[in-house]
Amino acid sequence: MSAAAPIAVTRRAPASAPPRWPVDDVEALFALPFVDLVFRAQEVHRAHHAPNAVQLSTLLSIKTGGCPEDCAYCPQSARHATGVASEPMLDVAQVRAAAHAAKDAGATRFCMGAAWRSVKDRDLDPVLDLVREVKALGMEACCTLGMLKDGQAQKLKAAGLDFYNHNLDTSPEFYGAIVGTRDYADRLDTLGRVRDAGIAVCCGGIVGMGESRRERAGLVAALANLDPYPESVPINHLVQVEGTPLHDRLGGESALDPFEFVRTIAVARITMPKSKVRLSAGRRELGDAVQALCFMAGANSIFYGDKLLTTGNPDVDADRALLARLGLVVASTAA
Ligand code: SAM
Ligand code: DTB
Ligand code: SF4
Repeated sequence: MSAAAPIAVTRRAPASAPPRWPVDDVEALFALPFVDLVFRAQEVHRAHHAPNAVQLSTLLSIKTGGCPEDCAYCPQSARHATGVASEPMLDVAQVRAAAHAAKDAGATRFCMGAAWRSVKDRDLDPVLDLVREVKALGMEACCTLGMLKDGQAQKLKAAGLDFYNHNLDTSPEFYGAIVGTRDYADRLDTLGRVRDAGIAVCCGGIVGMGESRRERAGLVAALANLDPYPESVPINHLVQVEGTPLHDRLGGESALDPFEFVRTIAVARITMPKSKVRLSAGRRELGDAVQALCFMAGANSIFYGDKLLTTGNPDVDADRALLARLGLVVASTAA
């Protein structure tokens, strides 16, 4: 879907309607033999997307660190001793330069992240200027700023924002083990505001946090049962940062078999056929071969650029080389 295409207004299903994707059905997909699952995902992928095209989004942290939330995975929480300092918001010239560089490197979407619980009205105006700058370069603009209040999504839309990223992060059942300072309903509320303002939704989650397969299925089901489901679905592999509670809990060792990550991509592709499914945080640790399997399983977008928000990402040359080795081309239209 192009950025200019009309976006359906959120339709909230009556409470009694069965979910489109019961968790049991999603879990059954996870349980398929690996090759059967990837084959099914590839069939769905080819029915809806150019099979060898990958969309490139570049991230910039416009306000780093000092966040009051307690998300157990996040290096930017002020509650965790990770060495990430609280910095002021970047100015327009810094953001313009970064967006220019991203465009020159081939990215079609520029995503600006802020370590906020929610957006203060006094902080929104400068962000609107940043959105206008990105749009003036002819790129798609995305923001991830935390929870939104009445009227804020409309202002972002009026400034030209194409996408708002707000992740469900994990299943409703596991959420309380990861975040204590807000609940699932808060996330759904902001997603509804974004949808109702006519901004496309970028919503995904993190795997490898010690969740069970059932809980991974619960995350994918929660995403796929949004009505409509998100246009963009970032699937992050937890980056364990020293000083975060999850690093303490998991000891720096990956809690996930890499094939289970590929399965998560495949299940997201099958349950959300038209979405861009994005390989997000953790690609450095996954390595080239697992990423290639993810592309086979229906991933068709990556975060591209040497840095995510505060942690590293494969460098641009390595990604260019990987795409070339796999015969993947950069999608010229982003959606
Ligand atoms: N503060 C806003 C919020 O939480 O919605 C926006 C920024 S927040 C850093 C954006 C997303 O980054 C989180 O929802 C989470 O999915 C992802 N993230 C943060 N730390 C991560 C980590 N260590 N590994 C993987 N993903 C992470
Ligand atoms: C998303 O799902 N992943 C991105 C983006 N949306 C904002 C952020 C990943 C952050 C990884 C940890 C860090 O670099 O601080
Ligand atoms: Fe704050 Fe977002 Fe990090 Fe949670 S994920 S601590 S809300 S920046």
